[in-house]
Amino acid sequence: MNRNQFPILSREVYGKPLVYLDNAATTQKPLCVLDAMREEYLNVNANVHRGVHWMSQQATELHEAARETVRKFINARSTAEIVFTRGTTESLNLVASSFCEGFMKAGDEVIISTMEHHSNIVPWQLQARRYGIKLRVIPMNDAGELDMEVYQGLFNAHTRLVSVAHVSNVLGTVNPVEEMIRIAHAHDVPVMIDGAQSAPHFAVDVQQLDCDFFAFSGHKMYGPTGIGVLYGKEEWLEKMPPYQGGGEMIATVSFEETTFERPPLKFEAGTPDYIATHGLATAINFMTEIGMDNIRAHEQELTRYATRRMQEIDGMRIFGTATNKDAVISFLVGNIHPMDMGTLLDRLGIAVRTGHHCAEPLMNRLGILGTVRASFALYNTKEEVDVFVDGIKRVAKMF
Ligand code: 7TS
Repeated sequence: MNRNQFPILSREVYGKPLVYLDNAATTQKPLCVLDAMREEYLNVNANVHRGVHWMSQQATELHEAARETVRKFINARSTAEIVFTRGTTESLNLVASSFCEGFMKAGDEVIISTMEHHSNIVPWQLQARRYGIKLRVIPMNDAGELDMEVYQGLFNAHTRLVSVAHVSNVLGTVNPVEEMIRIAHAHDVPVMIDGAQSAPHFAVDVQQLDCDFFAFSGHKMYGPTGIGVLYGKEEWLEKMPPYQGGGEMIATVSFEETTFERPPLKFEAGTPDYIATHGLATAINFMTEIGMDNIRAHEQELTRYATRRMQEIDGMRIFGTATNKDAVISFLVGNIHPMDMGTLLDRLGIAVRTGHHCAEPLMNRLGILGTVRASFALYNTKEEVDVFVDGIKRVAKMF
């Protein structure tokens, strides 16, 4: 991997070389992504899907080519199944809003898990208030693995949807979603997968998973902010009511009656961020050129190496020790407050995340207020892990 693609990684903070380990929050962007977006603004900027003029057609072609790139990336059957959104959060809100409106009534239930990000909890709670639906929560063991027996027992005649994270942003647990989907489908219940922390790290095949919905964010996979994806099986997207109204999503409009476009446009009201979709496609091409399996292997090695080295430290507690774990390590050392650890590491040039990581119910389950979290990307190195581990040791000595 050529780190020169990421000039920001060569900068210093507080006179120290930056060690960026907050990739689960957002990743840095390679030059090819920035160049592609600048190039489009400079040469082919025009609104998409509407113009007869040359530039609008060029911009539309780039935008729709990006949809095809995304389709291929997750192996969806058709580009009709690829809805562009602002990110995972909007994708989840879209499904919560449209699915509940279309298919749920008071007393119906949605199954989520203990380790969900707030964006896979709160949208359901908002709909719960509106429609009187209930949330059922899959518990986990101390290693941070979901209890599959309890999960199977949560299904009943009122279960309408399962919505779970593919990978936990705190514990790094890779949930057995393929099996979970199989179980849900045996009960005729569709499944939504929050792929915010999986799509950046390993190959995802939505047809193989057989998930009904899958969400991810561009900015966590070397793409721009403000763009994300909702994959939905065509049969669901056809049946679901629209999320927002406006231009692009309609077929005909009169004051008496409006008819809607077919998916995906039905769910894309207003001018899409067509510059960002091109940026996202460029990021996907950047990743697939390196190879998702190579990215996975590199990040797995870093995670294993970091875990081993961190265990040298007295009082080290790592949260999330699942057998199948991805590139995230949450930890605490002795009684050191995570904010203190994060702030002092920052002074050494090391960027980590601290706090509840938008997963307060998970913190409650763990009986803690927060953790320090290091998360890896394809550009991180073993040398950076060494700096990080030495940094923790230095901070620990100060207490
Ligand atoms: N789901 C998971 C599992 C996430 O990790 C995140 C963001 C989201 C959903 C929301 O994604 P967004 O792009 O719509 O904001 N997670 C984090 C994080 O761990 N630190 O900052 C953001």
